[in-house]
Amino acid sequence: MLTMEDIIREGHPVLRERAQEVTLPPADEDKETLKKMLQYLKNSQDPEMMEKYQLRPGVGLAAPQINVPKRMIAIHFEDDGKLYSYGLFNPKIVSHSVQKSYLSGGEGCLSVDRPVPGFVPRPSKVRIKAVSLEGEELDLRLKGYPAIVIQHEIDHLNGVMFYDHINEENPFAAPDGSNPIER
Ligand code: UDB
Ligand code: ZN
Repeated sequence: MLTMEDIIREGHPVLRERAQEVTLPPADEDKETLKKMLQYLKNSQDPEMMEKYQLRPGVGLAAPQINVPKRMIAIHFEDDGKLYSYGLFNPKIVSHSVQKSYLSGGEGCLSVDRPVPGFVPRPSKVRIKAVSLEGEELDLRLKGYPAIVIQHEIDHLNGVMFYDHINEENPFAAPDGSNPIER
């Protein structure tokens, strides 16, 4: 079982590297790693498990955050009454909107132990191709909160941290025509 001790923190060089593609079909070892990542998210949202193992309640996790430099991400949360629960191999943004959105409360990260204030503008809509834990090719069209979470996780595969997107002069600058997302 993964705990906070398995999650590497900012300053660790792996968080700034580009992760390697996963060879397909995925090896059992890679599938097991991805299953563990998804299980971390589920455990961390279970009040008993969270308390017992002192887990930070996570909605997404990328393999580099557990020091595995491979292109794998997990997401697990509900939005608008719909469950978004996926383990994804080699997720790729194949297209995105010009319009941007940002979480009105800013972002945090399981690998960052300090608050970083500011808006993190990201494309409002993304189309993602990936291979699921079950080995199926997926084509996901996401908007709103789910689009934000998946972009945060894919950024980790490219060595990008959320605060890289925050405007240095004015952290709370919203790009022209961008939309806040309340959550
Ligand atoms: C998170 N969790 O998991 F609205 F029940 C964040 C942390 C950094 C605060 C742990 C989160 O937003 N949880 C949450 C939010 C709710 C309701 C609820 C739980 N991440 C994932 C991460 O660091 N992945 O690498 C940060 C998010 C910020 C924007 C998208 C991902
Ligand atoms: Zn993160």
